[in-house]
Amino acid sequence: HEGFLFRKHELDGPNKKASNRSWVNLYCVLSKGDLGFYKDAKGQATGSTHGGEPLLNLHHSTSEVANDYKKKKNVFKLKTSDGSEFLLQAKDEEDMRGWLRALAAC
Ligand code: I3P
Repeated sequence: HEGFLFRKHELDGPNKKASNRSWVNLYCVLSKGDLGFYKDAKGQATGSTHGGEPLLNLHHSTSEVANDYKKKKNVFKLKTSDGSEFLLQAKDEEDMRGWLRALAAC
C-alpha cells in the first residue's frame, strides 16, 4: 500500500511532544511491516527517506480514526510500540479506510 499522505508528528515517545509539529506531504510506503516516508515515489526507489528518517516499524502499532482531532478531515492516528504518534491525513474517506485496512493487516 502506498500513496501521498499529510503527516504531523505528535509524539516522539511516551508523553514526549515532537519538536517539529508541522504538516508535511509525504509519499508513504507500507511494506513488510515497515512504513517509509519519502518526498515522492522516486525516493522509495533510491531508498532516501524524508529527512533520512529510519523506516517506522509497525510491529505492535495501532491505528484508528483520529476522532479527537477536529481541525482536518480524514485524519487517522498511528501509534507505534515505542510511544511515537503520528497524525496522517488521507485525501478522502475511502483513501483513509484503505490505509487503516492495510495497517491493520500488517
Ligand atoms: C506547527 C504547525 C502545525 C500545528 C502545530 C504548530 O507550527 O502550525 O500545523 O498543528 O501546533 O506547532 P510550525 O509549523 O511552526 O512547526 P495543527 O495544524 O494541528 O494546529 P501544535 O504544536 O499545537 O500541535
